[in-house]
Amino acid sequence: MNRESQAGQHVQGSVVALCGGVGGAKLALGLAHALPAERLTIVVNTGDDFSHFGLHVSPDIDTVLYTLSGRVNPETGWGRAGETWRFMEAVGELGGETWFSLGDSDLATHAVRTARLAAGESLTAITSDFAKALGIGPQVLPASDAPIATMVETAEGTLPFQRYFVGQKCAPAVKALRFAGAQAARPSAEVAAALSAPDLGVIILCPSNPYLSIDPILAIAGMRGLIEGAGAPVVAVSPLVGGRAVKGPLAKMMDELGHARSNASILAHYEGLIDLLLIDERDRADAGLDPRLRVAPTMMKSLEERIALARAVLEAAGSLRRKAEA
Ligand code: FO1
Repeated sequence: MNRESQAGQHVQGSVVALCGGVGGAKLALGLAHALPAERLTIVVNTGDDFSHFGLHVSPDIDTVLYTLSGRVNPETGWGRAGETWRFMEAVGELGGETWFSLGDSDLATHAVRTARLAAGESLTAITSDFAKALGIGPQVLPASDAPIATMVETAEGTLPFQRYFVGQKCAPAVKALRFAGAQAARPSAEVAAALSAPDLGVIILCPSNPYLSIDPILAIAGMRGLIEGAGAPVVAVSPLVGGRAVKGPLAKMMDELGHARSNASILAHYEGLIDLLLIDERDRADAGLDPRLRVAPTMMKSLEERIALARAVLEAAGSLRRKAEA
C-alpha cells in the first residue's frame, strides 16, 4: 500500500500527540510553536501519578505544563525553574521522607490539584484550568480521569513507579511492567473527541520511553481502538539515538526486557499501530531496513531543534494520506 503524496507539505487538520514527561514535553513544545494552538491536543501519561504526603502528584502533566508555559527547570527537565526547597528542608528536619523532592512553588500545583480532586472535580478539568492559568494555548489532557499506576516488576520485587524511578534510581533490573487500573479506565470524553475528530491529520507518539510513558496510555481500555479507528496516520519519533536513550533508563530497560537497543525494536514494539518511525540522522544506516523508517533531526537541545523536529514530524505526516483514502 503506497500512501506517499504531497511530500514537503505540512499535515492538514488537527494533531494529537501522546507523550510522557521530559523528552515528550520537548516535542510538545516544538509542536506548540509549529501549529496554531487550536489544532494541537497533547495527551499525557498518568501512570507516573502517585500520592505523596497526601498530595496528588502528576509528574508528566506538570512537566508538560511547565515546559509549555516556559516555567520548567532547564537543568532537570521537570519541576519549576528558580525553585526553592524550604519545604523539603523542613521535611528533613522533622525526619520525614526526602527521597522525592517537591519544590516550594511546585507544591502549590499539587495542593490545588489535590483539593480540587477531593471536591469531586476531574483531573481533566483541573489540568485544563491550570493550562489556561499558565497561558498555554494547546489542549493538555490527562489520558484518563481514572487512576492508572505503573508498577515495575523487578528482580527485587514489584515497585510502584516513582519508588523504582526516583527512589531506586532505576537500579533494579526490570522484568515486566503492569499498568494497574488501565483495564478499568477509559479515555476521557475529551481524549475520545480529539481522537475522533473528523479533521484529525496525524497522531504523534512523542520520543518518550515506549514502555514507561506511551504504553500506560495505550493500555487504557479502548485507547488503541480509538487510535486505530481514527483513520489518521500515526507517526512515532524514536527515543533512541545510536542505540542510546537521550535521557532516562530506556537502553538499560531494553537490555533487561530482552530487546535489542535498536530502532528495529522500537518499530516492532509499535507494530500494527504506527505508519512511520522517525529516526535520528546518526542512525541513517537503519533507514534501509524498513520503508516505515525515515530520518529526521531528533535531538532537541534548543528550542529551534524542537521546532525543527516538530516540523519534520508534520511534514512526514503530510506525505501520508489518511488511511480511508489509501
Ligand atoms: N525526578 C527525580 O529524579 N527526583 C525527584 O525528586 C523528582 C521529583 C519530582 C517532583 C515533581 C515532578 O513533577 C517530577 C519530579 N521528578 C523527580 C521527575 C519525575 O519523577 C519523572 O521525571 C517522571 O515521572 C518520569 O517521566
